[in-house]
Amino acid sequence: MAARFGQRGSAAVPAVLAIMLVLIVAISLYFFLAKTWWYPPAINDFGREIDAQFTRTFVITGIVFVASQLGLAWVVWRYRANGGRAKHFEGNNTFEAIWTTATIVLFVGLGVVGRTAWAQLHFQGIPADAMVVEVTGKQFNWFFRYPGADGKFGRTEAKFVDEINPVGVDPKDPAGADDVVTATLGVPVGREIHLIERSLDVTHGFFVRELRLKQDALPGLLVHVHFHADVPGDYEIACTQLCGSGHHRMRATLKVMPEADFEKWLANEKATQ
Ligand SMILES: [Cu+2]
Repeated sequence: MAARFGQRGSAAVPAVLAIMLVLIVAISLYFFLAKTWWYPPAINDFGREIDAQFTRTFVITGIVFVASQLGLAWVVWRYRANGGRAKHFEGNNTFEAIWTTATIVLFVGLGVVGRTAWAQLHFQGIPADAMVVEVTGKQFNWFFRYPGADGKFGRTEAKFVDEINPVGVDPKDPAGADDVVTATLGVPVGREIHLIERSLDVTHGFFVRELRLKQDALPGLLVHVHFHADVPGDYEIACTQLCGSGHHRMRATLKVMPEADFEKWLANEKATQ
């Protein structure tokens, strides 16, 4: 019930609301600081750069969040209905100017600081000696193609796509004769990989958490990205676009191996085709 003028309101309602606000802040802070649901460790410099930007953003927005919510709790309690008349005022230009400027400085500042990570991925040229691998998304699988000894991919066309030729390599193109198509993305550790993404049907999202790399594969486009992985191991490749009824099972493995193991792995994949 709203208190009428001259009547003291109940202190219980603002007290409960203020305590709830403080609890929400405390619980949120706990989960962020304890990293209960967090990314697995990054496996390259780019990933660590992204993490640093992530942390900077969280620290800054976290301070703003805590200050504003605790401020709100204080105001809820301090200005509860105490029988006085409510005052009306028309904003405060100084405060408006301060928080608008602060917001601009924070957002532009974060953008400027984070530009190196972004540029590394999108504007830094792909090294010429990078190993080229083609990734094809198709409801609901990922396929990876290696150009073979000639270093050239065979031509592809949709009409050649079938069970044994999942990415549609033209059987008459000699460049395609030694192409190796796999269901796992094997890469040598530390080597720069030039990934060419394509899709045979709808938009799929290529995402490896440990690389902090996410790039959509789009029908009708070749999308180029590059990465290297410094820690050997198996990592999940997940599709991050809701691409159809089997989207949840559209996953593959990124296998990072020492150079010699990689050569063996690739030769073995070739032998089974
Ligand atoms: Cu998909």
